[in-house]
Amino acid sequence: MKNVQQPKLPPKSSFSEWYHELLAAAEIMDIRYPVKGLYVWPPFGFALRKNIYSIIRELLDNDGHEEALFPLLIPENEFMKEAEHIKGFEDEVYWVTHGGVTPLEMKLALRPTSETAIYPMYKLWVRSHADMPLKLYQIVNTFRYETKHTRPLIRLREITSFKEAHTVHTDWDDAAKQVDRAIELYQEFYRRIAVPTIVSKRPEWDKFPGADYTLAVDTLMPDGRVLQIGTAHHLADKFAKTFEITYEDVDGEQVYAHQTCYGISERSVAAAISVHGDDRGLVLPPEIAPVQVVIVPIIFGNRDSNEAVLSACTSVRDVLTGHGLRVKVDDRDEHPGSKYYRWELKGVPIRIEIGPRDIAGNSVVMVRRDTAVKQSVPIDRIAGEVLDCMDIMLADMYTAASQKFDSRIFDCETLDEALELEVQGILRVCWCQDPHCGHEIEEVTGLRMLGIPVGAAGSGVATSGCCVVCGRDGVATLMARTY
Ligand code: 5CA
Ligand code: ZN
Repeated sequence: MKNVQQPKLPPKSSFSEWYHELLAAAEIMDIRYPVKGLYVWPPFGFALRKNIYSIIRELLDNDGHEEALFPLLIPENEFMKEAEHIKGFEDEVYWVTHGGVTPLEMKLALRPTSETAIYPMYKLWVRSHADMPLKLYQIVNTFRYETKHTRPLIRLREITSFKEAHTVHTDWDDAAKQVDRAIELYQEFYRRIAVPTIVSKRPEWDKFPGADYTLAVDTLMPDGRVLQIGTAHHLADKFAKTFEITYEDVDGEQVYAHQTCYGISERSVAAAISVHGDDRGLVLPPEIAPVQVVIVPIIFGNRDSNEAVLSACTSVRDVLTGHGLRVKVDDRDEHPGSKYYRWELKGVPIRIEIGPRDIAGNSVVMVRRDTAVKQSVPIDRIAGEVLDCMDIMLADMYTAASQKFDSRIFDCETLDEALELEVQGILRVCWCQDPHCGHEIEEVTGLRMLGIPVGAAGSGVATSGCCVVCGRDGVATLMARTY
């Protein structure tokens, strides 16, 4: 039996090293592709991505969205129509200028996001109030020439898994409701992968280029920095005016539509990995784990008992597969210990060990990845026990992550207090909403303003008080180091 040497991960307390080593060791991302900011999904990572994105698809489809697909290339004249939008993206756009050796008559942008690809079509599709709300989404790659430090799954130049939804409404209020709904869907999505979130309204100076306002969903990474993992933007009638998206209202008048857009990327995968992982590797919520159960035969007896063990493993596998679970029997010629190590690294939620003694007792050993708790389970009840255990794991993982998250939100009444704290998380201070004071808070603390919390994030504390800069009346706002 082979005792395979296993690479050792850096401890999770060295988060950046841990993250990069884990992506390679668990085969989530291969970062050796020879273009900066572009990475490769190997099969295991791709399976994880597929499982996570099927939750998003399910949530959007069940909420009346339809999936569509628009081109990657955007002609320069369309891209250049909306002034603020251009300004926000001009430094980040990749341009296609040639077809072979022939210069193109009009340059083509690789979409950094798809407003300017989709809205010329919406101009043709939207006719009357009866067409609305129109709620489409696509999951595509987008390209941004990011100049900040690129990082796999977190800051990419090719965002491979950009889920963008674009909706059209009759009026401002209906669009505002859709922005709220989008945020609810994102929070629901993140609950399904046990990632705690906080929602805030981004300050004016950090909203999406061309938007009326932006709501953002953030989570906290283990190093105390905040990662923006989703945004929803109210576009009002700004793009509608630029792209002439009008409709006939109930009185037969042609009026401008109101729009929203909202997106998430593979940062959702980064969040799931980073929030739950531990020193031994990935810890995956059962619903998204590429392998949900691994069965390890414990073989050390004579040939007859070995055969009995292997056949018990196969029959347990068949029972679990019959319940729709993704199961693997690891019967390779290797020590059980090195098999445990490998599958822990890959975050398999449940391990089942079956040896001669278990068979004699008509039971198996079941081990949870998140708590390492072992329990003996009667073999004829295995499916029910595994399914129950998976539900409990998801709930426990969410509770544990939420407690950690909540313990890292700090309230401060003065800027001095904030400075002393050396925040490893999110700081809540009062702000008068004057941009001057906002910039001052950012400058003095060295933190970025996330914005005024929306929903539960604002409860449980003093949500009003005196601005920490000028002393005028203010409301709570969130500050953090960000990715
Ligand atoms: N058109 C809108 C809504 S789809 C839009 O582009 N919004 S965005 O710019 O805020 O991007 C949506 C989400 O994509 C962000 O909240 C962030 O989570 C993610 N994202 C943005 N840039 C990158 C990047 N370079 N790498 C990975 N994810 C990114
Ligand atoms: Zn102030």
